[in-house]
Amino acid sequence: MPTTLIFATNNAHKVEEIQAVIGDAIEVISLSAVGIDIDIPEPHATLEENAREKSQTIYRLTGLPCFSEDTGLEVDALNGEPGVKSARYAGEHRDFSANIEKVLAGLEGKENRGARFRTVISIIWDGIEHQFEGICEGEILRERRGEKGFGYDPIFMADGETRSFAEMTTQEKTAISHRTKAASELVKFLKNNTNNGIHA
Ligand code: ITT
Repeated sequence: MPTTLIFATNNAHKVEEIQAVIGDAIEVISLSAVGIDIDIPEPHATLEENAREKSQTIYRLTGLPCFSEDTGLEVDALNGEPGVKSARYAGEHRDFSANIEKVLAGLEGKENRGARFRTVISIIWDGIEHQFEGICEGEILRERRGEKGFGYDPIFMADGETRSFAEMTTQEKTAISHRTKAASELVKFLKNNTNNGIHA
């Protein structure tokens, strides 16, 4: 029964958002905190395969309980792009601003602005992999709004909201996000497989 779980990510925003869902019972530890400094490869065509690659890579290195997640923004009028290419949509330099520009340019003149964030979490538990999915439906705004969050947050507005993710606090985004939905499934799994009283 772990009191800590390694989160195979280099993205501090993801750590903050997932820790908020998991609560205090389990401490989520980032790669930098355990002294691992690698850019884990994400060579596959699906979020599911990339998430598995990340968790298995870190499990092989540490032998400790660990999980990863892969998230993509899927835009209907762009045939589901950037999707699995979300981090590097405008090139290998992983430039958030250039990625946003490319999505906005691709949607110019298009009526359908429907999109979703989809997160796949992969955990290696007792050496076996389990996956959990979370989806947040919404639309792509015509221009950037807000300074908070990261990645595509300034151009994404979830269904039923009047503000972009970047105009929300972490708590407000966490209440409705794709990552929270997947992390809640992870929490249920941990509760069913441990008895350390974590709260969903
Ligand atoms: P890892 O170390 O976990 O791989 P990453 O930042 O490379 O972190 P991904 O491979 O999952 O993350 O890439 C997905 C990209 O999609 C990420 O770089 C962001 O640009 C974007 N993204 C992911 N989650 C997001 C969110 O909640 N809000 C806005 N953009 C997000």
